[in-house]
Amino acid sequence: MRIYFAGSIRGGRDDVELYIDIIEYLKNFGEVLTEHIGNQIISSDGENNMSDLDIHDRDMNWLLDSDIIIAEVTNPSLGVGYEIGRAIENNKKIICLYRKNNKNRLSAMIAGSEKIININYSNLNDFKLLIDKHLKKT
Ligand code: 6IA
Repeated sequence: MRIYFAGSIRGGRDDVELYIDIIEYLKNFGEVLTEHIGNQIISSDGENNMSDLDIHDRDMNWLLDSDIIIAEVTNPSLGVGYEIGRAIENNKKIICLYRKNNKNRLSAMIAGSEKIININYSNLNDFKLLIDKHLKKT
């Protein structure tokens, strides 16, 4: 199974350590195409030598090539929202992971979409139990 993991980059990198743990666990189920989301060197204002056009086109190719999109949506990100919309448009299976918190409520466009499997979880162990249940069905 090819997994496209999505997580905030320019939207803010507060959850990067959690992304690393999630990506590591998802590797038990297949190939994670977007391991760089867990790259601690990529900061929200970081520079690299790819243009935005190249990043967009490379990521869209990976997204279209993947079997499932798994997005951590607790930290709001325009890019992640865009990827989820494109994934819906292309009939991909989509799981969104959200941790309840006092800062931001999950967008109604994600929480209210019938095309998305929304998983609320509280910590890494919780995530592992819930994702096991969902991915074993696929
Ligand atoms: O709006 P955001 O930057 O938070 O969007 C994050 C989402 O868009 C992620 O799920 C990625 O798949 C994709 N994305 C956005 N920026 C990059 C990127 N930038 N590299 C790879 N995927 C990206 C390189 C570092 C940049 C800060 C110069």
